[in-house]
Amino acid sequence: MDHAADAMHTDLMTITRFVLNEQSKYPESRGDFSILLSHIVLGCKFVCAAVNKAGLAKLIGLAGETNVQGEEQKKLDVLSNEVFVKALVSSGRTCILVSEEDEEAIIVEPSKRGKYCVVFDPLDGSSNIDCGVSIGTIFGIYMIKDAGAARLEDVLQPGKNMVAAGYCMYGSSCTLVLSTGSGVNGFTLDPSLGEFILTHPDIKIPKKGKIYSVNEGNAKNWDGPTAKFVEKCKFPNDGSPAKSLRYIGSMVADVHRTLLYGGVFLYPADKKSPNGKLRVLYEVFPMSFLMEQAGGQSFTGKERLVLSTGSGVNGFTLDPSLGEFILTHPDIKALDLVPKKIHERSPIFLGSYDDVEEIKALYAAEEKA
Ligand code: FBP
Repeated sequence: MDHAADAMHTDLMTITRFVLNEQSKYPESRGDFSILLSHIVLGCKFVCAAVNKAGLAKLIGLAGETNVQGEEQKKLDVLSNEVFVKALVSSGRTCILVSEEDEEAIIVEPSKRGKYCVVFDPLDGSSNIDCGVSIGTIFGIYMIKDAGAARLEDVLQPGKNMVAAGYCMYGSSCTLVLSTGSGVNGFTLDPSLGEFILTHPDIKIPKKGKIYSVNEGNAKNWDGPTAKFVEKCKFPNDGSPAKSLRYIGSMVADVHRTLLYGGVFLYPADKKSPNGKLRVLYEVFPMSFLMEQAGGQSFTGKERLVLSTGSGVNGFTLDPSLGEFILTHPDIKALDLVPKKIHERSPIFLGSYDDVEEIKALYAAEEKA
């Protein structure tokens, strides 16, 4: 193996070149998506640099403000949000932005509008920022028909309607993982070039994994199926080896490991947070989109009843004659959810197909019980 030649690899598949190749498959496309993505990539490069020098540049610590989630905002949260909002608006390709850090959706002024809605968490894993553990940016992209008449309803739609999703992890290396609906690809930032280079082509998650990832600190508040699943991971009764527990506490890092190594990441509902913790639009949907594109799956458990407005979406249908909710869609795929609020939360179980099937079976069994 001629490492020198390898190091001087000259046929560089940058993320821009990759997306342009993808785009050339659609003769009608005008390049709007690649322009939008280049602005998201710019935001990721900026945040990567800021995270790397956070300790030196006094970017550690609190910004002294609180966000809509009631969380104290970190300086890097505020900075990352500002960079992405400005980059997305200046792309001229967006009409609605939903950020974890902004209470209201941002409706882009008509003169600067384009046909895309972007939902994003500018810096996910805030609790790990100050100790230098991997954190990330998560984004999802919808396309709407009439940007001129952009309305909030245009983002309150099922995740399966997204045209693309991705995340950028700021860890030992900076890795951007993207899907435009035909598979999942990973790109690593080459700091010497300032370019994201294709390093993980066509990522496929193993069908079954050896790892489970959950905050066991919440175990006392879990429902039956979640407790049973984690118990099975630790004490399997079918002769298979116990799974290992890995939990970083940054969804991007935990999902990235799950995507590459297999296994399952879960943030279930519990008595303390009946709808779980993670947000549907800019955490659950993008990660579920990527997981399904990589051959895995994503499931919400059965807490959906909590959010049903009686109109019968999300798994249960109100049977007026019984005045009862009847389970009509037992296995709610996360991407079928229809959020009602931009910061809505949902339980989530995602990862290797067979592992998530096990969890679904436990919920279905409890349903039948
Ligand atoms: P934010 O930091 O963007 O609010 O994200 C939420 C998050 O940090 C996820 O990244 C992570 O999976 C989860 O919360 C960790 O929650 P907990 O500390 O309750 O385990």
